[in-house]
Amino acid sequence: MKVVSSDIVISAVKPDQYPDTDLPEFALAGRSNVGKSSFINKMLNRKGLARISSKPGKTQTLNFYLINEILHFVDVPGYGYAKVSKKEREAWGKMIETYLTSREQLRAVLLIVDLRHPPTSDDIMMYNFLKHYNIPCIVIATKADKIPKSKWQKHFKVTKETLDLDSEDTIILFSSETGKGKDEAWTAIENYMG
Ligand SMILES: Nc1nc2c(ncn2[C@@H]2O[C@H](COP(=O)(O)OP(=O)(O)OP(=O)(O)O)[C@@H](O)[C@H]2O)c(=O)[nH]1
Ligand SMILES: [Mg+2]
Repeated sequence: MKVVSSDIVISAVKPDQYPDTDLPEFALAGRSNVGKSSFINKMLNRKGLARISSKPGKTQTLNFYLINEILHFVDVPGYGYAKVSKKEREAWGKMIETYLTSREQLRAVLLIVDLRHPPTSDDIMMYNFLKHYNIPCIVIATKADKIPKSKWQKHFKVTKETLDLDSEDTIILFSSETGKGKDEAWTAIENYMG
């Protein structure tokens, strides 16, 4: 897809703040600091639209981005960040669970994992959560630029096997640094637009 317009529409913490439209939505899920916001920026050709930080925990609300006036990306706070209180973690869990299980416009979740390392127990939990609720999942194995090309296939295989990836789910090798996998990711998204 050729992105001609993109903008943030709202940072929401509860359902009555979600945009009131029927546009298809794609949510970004993944460990804190894995590269969700960077993924959005790369996909939209926008350097600073989604806030990026070297410190984990940058994204704390559900941030809705309107793209070409026809779909939304939803940037979601990352999980697995050690330095948040139990109370904050519970609030996070509730917010994301409410969104993922009740949002009718949600067509698929883009689960971002780090290609360099096997998916964590939190990644596996998130993947199984999506399976449980029958939410289609597109796995994005990012930061490919950080390992040599000769190791890509080996790491890709470990990612698939560790998640026990369903044959109906797509997995894409990605880099927000180089743009690798961008066209493939758009094709996967368009497949769920209907
Ligand atoms: N080399 C490289 N660095 C990346 C890539 N994607 C993200 N990063 C870096 O990883 C760090 C975290 O990126 P973010 O996009 O802010 O991660 P996030 O998942 O949105 O983090 P939270 O909002 O805290 O959950 C930043 O320093 C990015 O520059 C990538 O594909 N390659
Ligand atoms: Mg972020």
